[in-house]
Amino acid sequence: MIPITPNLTDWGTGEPSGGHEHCGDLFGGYDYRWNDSPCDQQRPFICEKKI
Ligand SMILES: [Ca+2]
Repeated sequence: MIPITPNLTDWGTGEPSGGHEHCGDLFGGYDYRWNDSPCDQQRPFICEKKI
């Protein structure tokens, strides 16, 4: 999960839903658009590395 920043775009329909959801993930149910989720949930992740 990543902290949500104001510059995120391309949210899923009805997202961000707010409340206790302060981190973001790319949700398959929204065609991999952004979804906010609780920060204590674990998700697969990728990293960027300069080569
Ligand atoms: Ca949400």
